[in-house]
Amino acid sequence: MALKAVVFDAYGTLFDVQSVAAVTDAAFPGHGDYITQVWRLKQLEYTWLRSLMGQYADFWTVTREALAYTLATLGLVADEALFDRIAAAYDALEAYPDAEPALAALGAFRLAIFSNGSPAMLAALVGRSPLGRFLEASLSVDAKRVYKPDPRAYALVEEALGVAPAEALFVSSNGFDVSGAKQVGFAVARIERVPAPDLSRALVAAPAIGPSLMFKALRTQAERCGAAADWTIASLTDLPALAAQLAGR
Ligand code: LAC
Repeated sequence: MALKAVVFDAYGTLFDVQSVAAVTDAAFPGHGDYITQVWRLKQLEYTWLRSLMGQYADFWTVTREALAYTLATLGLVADEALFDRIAAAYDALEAYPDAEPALAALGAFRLAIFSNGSPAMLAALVGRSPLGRFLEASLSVDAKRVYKPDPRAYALVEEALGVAPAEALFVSSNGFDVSGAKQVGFAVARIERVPAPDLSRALVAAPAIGPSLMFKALRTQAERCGAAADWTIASLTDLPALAAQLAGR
């Protein structure tokens, strides 16, 4: 393939959604792990529900609705200021340590984010991270008013960058996103943030499966629903060699 661009998912791929844990635990001590995991599970579920219902609302709204759901399951009440403070944690996620060196070494290619995040959320994330200087664009599904993995969402990449799916490598840790991108013709690398053997060992050994382990089981593994990734990588720093190979260099 004549590789021109490498396009990244944001949440869970470049930025660690688990980094809200300090904020959720400070807000409701002892419940942080549960809130962190159920919040992310519900946030994704709401993107799929809203797309299926034809009731798009942006990712900031969905993120807040998912937080409200999560707190309600525990019978917890947050006043407006506390609720806003917890929600804001999604605008302050930490970049994974492998993101900056990987982007820096991919300088020969056009680099962009393509994410469910609203334009304001992506601007906040990228703005406070060291990644912005490597990225040509942060593309949001908001322009299409439908969430991944709807094929209409992925069409934005070609429209905005002028790069066809067959000329782009899409990178995601999210199984549904891997399937969605593969379905519309991208070359896809899946970053395996939780290796399958490690997860199996932890699940089998756990006396009780807590929220974080349940989250890993549900959201970090390759899906058995739809197309599989072309490559599975252990770190984003595996990408420069893969991209060079795809570009025939
Ligand atoms: C995103 C979600 C899928 O960044 O993590 O689009």
